[in-house]
Amino acid sequence: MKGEQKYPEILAEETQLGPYPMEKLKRVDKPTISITDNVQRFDDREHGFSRAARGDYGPLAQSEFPRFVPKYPLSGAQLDMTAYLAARAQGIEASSKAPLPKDPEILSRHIKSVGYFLGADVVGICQLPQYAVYTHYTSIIGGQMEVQEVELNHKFAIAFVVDQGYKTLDGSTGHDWIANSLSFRGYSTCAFISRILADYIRRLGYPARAHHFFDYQVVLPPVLLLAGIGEMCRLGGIVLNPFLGTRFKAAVVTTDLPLAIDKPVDFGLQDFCKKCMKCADDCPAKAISNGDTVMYNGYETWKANTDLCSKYRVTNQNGSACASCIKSCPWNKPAGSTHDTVRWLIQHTPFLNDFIIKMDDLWAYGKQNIKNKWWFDLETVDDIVQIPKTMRKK
Ligand code: B12
Ligand code: SF4
Ligand code: SF4
Repeated sequence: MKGEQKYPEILAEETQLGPYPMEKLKRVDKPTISITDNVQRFDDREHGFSRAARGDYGPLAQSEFPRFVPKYPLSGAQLDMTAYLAARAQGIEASSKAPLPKDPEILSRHIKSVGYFLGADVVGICQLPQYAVYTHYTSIIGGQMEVQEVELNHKFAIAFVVDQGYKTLDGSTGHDWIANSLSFRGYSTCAFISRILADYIRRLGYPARAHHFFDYQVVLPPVLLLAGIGEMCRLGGIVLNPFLGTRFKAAVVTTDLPLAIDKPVDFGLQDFCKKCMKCADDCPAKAISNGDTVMYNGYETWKANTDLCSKYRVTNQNGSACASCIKSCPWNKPAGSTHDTVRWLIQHTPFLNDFIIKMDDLWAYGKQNIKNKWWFDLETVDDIVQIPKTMRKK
C-alpha cells in the first residue's frame, strides 16, 4: 500500500521468538481432545473458590478462605500487588488507529515479541470462543465487589504463560508454605504483563482487555488449548506445555486488533497421560482421576474432583495451598539436552512411554530436593508472624 512503512524481514521469518522452541512443535487443525458444538458458558460465582468463600465446603474452608494466601507473608505481599492491578479500570482505546502494517502475520509476531519482551515464557493467539466467556463475573473496581453480566465480543485472544519457578518447586514438597508463592509468582507477573499489553494495544487504537487473576471474564484453559500453548492433561481440563509441564500461570488479552492465529499442538501427551498416573497418585486430596477421559459439558476431559482440590488448597494447615500435581509430573523439568531428547522420544516413539515413566520414578524426580529450599516456614496468625503451629516441636 502507498506510504505504508516497510518492516524488517525478521518480523515475517519463522525464527524462534521466545525462550522455548514452540515453533518446532507439530501443529494440528483440531485439539487432541474432542470438543463438540455444545459447550455451555459458566458463571464465575460457581467455581471452587467462590464456593469455598460462601461456605459450600463447610465452616473451616469458609473461615480459612480470606487468609489462605496472606497467612504466608510472601504470598500475602504478592497477592496485594496482584489485587492492586486487578482493581484498576481497564480504559478505552485511542481515538485514532496507529499506522500499522496490514499483514496479520506481522502483527501477531510483533504482539508475541512484546509479550516475550515483557517476560512471558510462551505466547499463542487464537479466536476467542464464546463458550470460554463467563456469563457473570465479580468485578472489584475501586475495591467495590459487584456481580456483572459479561458481554465480551472481542475476536481474538492473546494467551501467555509465566513459569512458577523450577528451582523453588524442586526445593518444595509441593504442599508446604512456599506453594502459594509459586502460584503468585505466576499470577503477579501475568497481571503486570497483561495490563501493559492490553494498554499498549489500546494506545494503538484497538480495544483490548486483560484477563488475569482476580479480574477474569474468560475461563483460560480452553483458550490456552486453542492458542497452541499445550495439550489438555490428566489434571482435569487444564493445559500442559511440553517445556514447562503445568508449572505455570496464565493470562489472556482479548482484542479486535486483526491478528493471525496459531493452531493447537500435538506432542503425544494423550497417550502419555493415559499411561502415567503420577499426579493422581501424589495428589494429597485424591482429587485427580486415575480412570479414562469422559465427556463433560460437551468436551472430553479427565474429570477431576475440583471440590476436593478447592477444599484442600484453602484448608491446608501444613502450608499455603498446593502444587503437588505440578511437581510430580514428569514434564516438570528444566530445559536441557537430556530432557529435550525425552520430549522428542515421547512424540516419536510412544511405545517407550511406560519405560520413560518408570525411569522418572527411578531417578526420584518429583521428590523434595532440600538443597533448593531457601525460604522460612512462617505463618501469620492474628497479625503475629510465627513458626507454623503444625511445625512446632512437641
Ligand atoms: C477456580 C479455579 C480453581 C479451583 C476450582 C476449579 C473449578 N472447576 O471450580 C481449584 C482450587 C480446584 C483450582 C486448582 C488448580 N488450578 Co485453577 N483455577 C481456577 C480459576 C480461577 C477459575 C476456573 C473456573 O472458573 N472453573 C469453573 C468451571 C469453568 O470449571 P469446569 O467446568 O470444571 O472447567 C474447567 C476445565 O475443564 C476447563 N474448561 C472450562 N471450559 C472448557 C471448555 C473446553 C472446550 C475445554 C477443553 C476445557 C474447559 O477450565 C476449567 C478450569 O477450572 C482459573 C482461572 C480461569 N479464569 O480460568 C484457574 C486456573 C484454571 N487454575 C490453574 C491452575 C494451574 C491450577 C492448579 C494446578 C493449582 C496450582 N498450584 O497452580 C490446580 C489444578 C487442579 C486440577 N486438578 O485441575 C490455571 C490453569 C492453567 C493451565 N495449565 O491450563 C488457571 C487458568 C489459573 C491461571 N491464571 O493460570 N483452580
Ligand atoms: S493442586 Fe494439590 S489438591 Fe489440587 S489437584 Fe493438584 S495435587 Fe491435588
Ligand atoms: S503426572 Fe503424568 S498423568 Fe499427570 S499430567 Fe503429568 S504426564 Fe499426565
